Amino acid sequence: MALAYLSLGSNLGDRVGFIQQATSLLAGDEKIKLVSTSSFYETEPVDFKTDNWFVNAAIIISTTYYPEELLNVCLRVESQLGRKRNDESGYNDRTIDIDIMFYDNRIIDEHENGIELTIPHPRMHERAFMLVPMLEIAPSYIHPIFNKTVSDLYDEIESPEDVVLYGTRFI
Ligand code: PH2
Ligand code: MG
Ligand code: MG
Repeated sequence: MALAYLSLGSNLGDRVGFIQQATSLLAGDEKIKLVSTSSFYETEPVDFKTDNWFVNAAIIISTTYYPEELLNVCLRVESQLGRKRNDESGYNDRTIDIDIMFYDNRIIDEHENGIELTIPHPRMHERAFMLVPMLEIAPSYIHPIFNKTVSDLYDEIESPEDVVLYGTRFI
């Protein structure tokens, strides 16, 4: 049984609803148990231009899936919730994005069949929209590459984007 720390984000439609549905679909899987959920945060879009602000949250699950399998489950839930991916480079608006930030304290970098799996998430340490929800549910988790806690990483961000509490914990 492993612990996985997931970041959920939506900037289209019923943003909170999509995050709740994604969480229920994951929790309904026989190999996944929900351990903890953060509050919802409304967040300024980072690294791409859009008028649509995000809602972000983080959850902790325990799972018997291997990391590669868990990634596939996340991608399947994204498609079930209407996520459309296109071939353009860069980011797009989306109903739901589910990213694996951490999987136990494993360090993984795999590129196979066009699918990339990099854990820890390669940009999470510089993104307030990922760190702030984690501060609530796992502030003492130690990033296995930087050997720093989530809380230390958050303190080190130079100019954090806007992240505003949007609604309290949902499950
Ligand atoms: N996800 C991205 C890029 N930028 N910005 C915010 N605020 N929230 C996100 O979830 C997000 C983003 C890539 O997945
Ligand atoms: Mg993402
Ligand atoms: Mg993603």
